[in-house]
Amino acid sequence: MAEYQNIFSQVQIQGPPEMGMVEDVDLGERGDRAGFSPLLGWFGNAQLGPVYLGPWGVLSLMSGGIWFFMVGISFWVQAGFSPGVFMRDLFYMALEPPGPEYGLGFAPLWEGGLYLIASFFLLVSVISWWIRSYVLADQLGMGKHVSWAFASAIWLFLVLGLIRPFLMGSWSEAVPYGIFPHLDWTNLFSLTYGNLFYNPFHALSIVFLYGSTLLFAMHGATILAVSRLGGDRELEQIYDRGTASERAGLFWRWTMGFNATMEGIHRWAWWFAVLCTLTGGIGILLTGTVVDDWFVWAQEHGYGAETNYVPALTPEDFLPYLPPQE
Ligand code: 07D
Ligand code: 07D
Repeated sequence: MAEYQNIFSQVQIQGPPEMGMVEDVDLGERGDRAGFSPLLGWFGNAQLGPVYLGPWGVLSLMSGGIWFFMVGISFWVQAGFSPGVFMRDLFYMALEPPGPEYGLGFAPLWEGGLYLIASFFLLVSVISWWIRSYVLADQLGMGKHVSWAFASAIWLFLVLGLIRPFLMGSWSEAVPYGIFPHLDWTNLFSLTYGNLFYNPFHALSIVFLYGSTLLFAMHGATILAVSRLGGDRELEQIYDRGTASERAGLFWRWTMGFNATMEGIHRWAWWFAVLCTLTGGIGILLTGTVVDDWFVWAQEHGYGAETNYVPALTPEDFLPYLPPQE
């Protein structure tokens, strides 16, 4: 008999669209349409909508659209208005910030000015999406945990594109808008400041990044493993004893002597995600402002090697490991 496993499969529920039942919100000004998609149902809820944009959503999408359009226009110009070149070079082109000679001043349109204008719209877009996440949670009587977690990502974003360039006295420090160019920037940043691996905050950020995937895997797997007992259903968790949640907790105590609770696991997840970009932002903020070379800094703080010890090998050193020569 086929066993019930739900790594991929899930029960799809479809009824009349659920429009929400929040007392103090005027649902009349919310979207009033919802549809169903069995395809989406494979991945989550089959119901799509109602979606509510509201003023902050409209502002965010519009200004984000303007940023995207400006980046696209600059690519289009760089491609010499050739669709073929545009497609070929799409991942290699960049809208670059002004050169260092402009400092924190404005620059001619095609020498970084466009980048500055586009950045303004990106800033408005990201901030208004944050406000939207706060306002919608407030209207639903929820905590603001999503907004504060998003704020942590925005912190890193602001450090990279606004706060650090400001402290360094030049917009040229900001990140270019381009797929591979922003990777080149990241690489160059590490090289310029003496290897970012020696920045303890980069290390902390990596701990929380890796930790997030580990926690995500453990939590996702645990809940799936007890969903056959109703572990994914909130109510059953409360009144069914000795089945899903408790069994999952026992599994982890057997495994490592400790288990997170149904509430606590979500605090672990929240903190790991938040600390990834929080520590990351601190690390970037210190770079070039307080610390010029992380390897030298590590040497001064006792964990960078005195010299880059690379043993000089000669061909003779390999002789003992070679097969006997006839
Ligand atoms: C899956 C949610 C969906 C979001 C997606 C991203 C855009 C950009 C481009 C107009 C997990 C949408 C992308 C709107 C459109 C133009 C030119 C989130 C999910 C799918 N990066 N980065 C990517 C951004 C920085 C780094 C991919 C943004 C820092 C490395 C994508 C920012 C440094 C690698 C992208 C930002 C850095 C990437 C996939 C802002 C250090 C990769 C992102 C605003 C942190 C990976 C080719 C993803 C890749 C990648 C976007 C900042 C390093 C284009 C918007 C400056 C090493 N980055 N990035 O899935 O494949 O995120 O690059 O700060 O290997 Mg990046
Ligand atoms: C960028 C937060 C801002 C994004 C926002 C989203 C839109 C689009 C559209 C949905 C990602 C706005 C969204 C506008 C919306 C749609 C469609 C989060 C962002 C608000 N590193 N490194 C990190 C590793 C090296 C370097 C963090 C590993 C090298 C630099 C992370 C390795 C060099 C920076 C991390 C490695 C280098 C980082 C990012 C290994 C390059 C940063 C965390 C194994 C050669 C950033 C302190 C994050 C940072 C960062 C991991 C290597 C450079 C933990 C695993 C040595 C310059 N690196 N790195 O969440 O914080 O980013 O550093 O080699 O700035 Mg690194």
